[in-house]
Amino acid sequence: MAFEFPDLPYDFSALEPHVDAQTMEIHYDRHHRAYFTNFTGAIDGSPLADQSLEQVMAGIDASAAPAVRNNGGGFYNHILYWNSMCDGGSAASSALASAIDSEFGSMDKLKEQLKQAGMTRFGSGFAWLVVNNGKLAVTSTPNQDNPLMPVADMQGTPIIALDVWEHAYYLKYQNKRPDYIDGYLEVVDWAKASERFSAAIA
Ligand code: MN3
Repeated sequence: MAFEFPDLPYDFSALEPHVDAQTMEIHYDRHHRAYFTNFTGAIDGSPLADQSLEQVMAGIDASAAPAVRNNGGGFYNHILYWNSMCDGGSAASSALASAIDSEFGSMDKLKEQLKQAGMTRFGSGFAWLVVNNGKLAVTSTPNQDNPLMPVADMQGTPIIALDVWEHAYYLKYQNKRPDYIDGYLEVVDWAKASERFSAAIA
C-alpha cells in the first residue's frame, strides 16, 4: 500500500483561539509533512512499505532504524493529534463517558491526569489516553514514540494524542505549556475519541 499525506480535518483557524492558525499551518504543512516525506523515503523499497502504518508502529522495537521510528512515529502521531481536536470540542459517547467515570472518577479528573502527563513529559513528546488491556489509562512517550510501539513504557491503543513539543505551542504560548494544554482540553473531539474507544474494546 502507498502511504498518503492526509488532509487536515478542518481549517488552520478552526481551533482559534486555543490553537492559533499560524501554529497549525506550520505544524501541519512543515513538521507533519516532513515526517511523512522522511518516513516514506526511509521505507521505500523495504517490506515495511507493504504494511499498514499500525503494523509498522507495532514493529518498532529497540533495534528499529531511527529514521523509521522517529519519522513513522511523527507521521502516525500527528494524524491522531489532528483527529483528537475539533472546532469547539465535542461530547463523549455514553460508553466512553461511563468508562472515564469508572476509571478516573470524572472527566475533570481525566483532564487533570492528561495535563499532568503532558506537563511532566520532560523535553519533547506526547501524552496519551489509551486502552490498555481493555481499560482506559493515561501515559506519555518521549520524542515521536507512541503506545503502539513495543518500546513504550505502557503499550495500548491510542484514543487521544496530546503533542507537547514546543513547536505545538511556542508561537502563542511561549514557555507556558500548561496554558497550551488547558487550551487543547477545550477543543478535544471526544466524539471521535468515542469511536476509537468503541473499536479498541470491541
Ligand atoms: Mn508536533
